[in-house]
Amino acid sequence: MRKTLAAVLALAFFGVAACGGGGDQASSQQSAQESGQQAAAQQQGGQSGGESGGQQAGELTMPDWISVDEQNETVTIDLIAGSTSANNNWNFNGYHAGGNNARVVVPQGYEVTINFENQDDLSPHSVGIDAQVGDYPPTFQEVEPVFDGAVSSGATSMADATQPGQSESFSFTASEAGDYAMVCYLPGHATAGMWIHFTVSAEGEAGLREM
Ligand SMILES: [Cu+2]
Repeated sequence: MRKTLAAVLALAFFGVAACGGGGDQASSQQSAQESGQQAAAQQQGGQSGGESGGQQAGELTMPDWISVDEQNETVTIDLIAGSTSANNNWNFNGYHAGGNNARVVVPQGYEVTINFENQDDLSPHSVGIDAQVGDYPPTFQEVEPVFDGAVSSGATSMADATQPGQSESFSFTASEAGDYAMVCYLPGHATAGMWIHFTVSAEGEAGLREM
């Protein structure tokens, strides 16, 4: 622990020195290297302190489009594609990757109903719960939702997905805790940022975390 502290202090000192040195290439390289080391040192410190906290940035809130029924163990999510013009309408309730993303959190074991509506006048959209988080292919040959039934109809097809002005509902049981994503499977949409995070919480948390 003492060693780690000393390392952090030394790095902090060098960091200041590098900033004062004024941007030649050697010093900025050095600085990048040092910040990497500093991150490693912080991680070590975090581990020895028994606290990680990395993914917990942002407060868990309950927007009016998520409702939780603890008695019946259900969550209802009113999800709108193209509810704003963000990302050229390719967003879920205004959220998308590469801009203001968000994480929807539901308790493990709850039945989740997604009321999906497409308010984008210009394009069909779809949504499903995918195991992959980010780095999607431009096109999806087939969709394998994480949970049975956790995808809107015709999800990969321009002709069969949810058309402008249409809506549909589907339900699934969030049986397994983990970090997933809500993804639009239309060609090019996910790679262009039409996805948000979706977490099934073993601790029973529910709500929205802005990122
Ligand atoms: Cu889409």
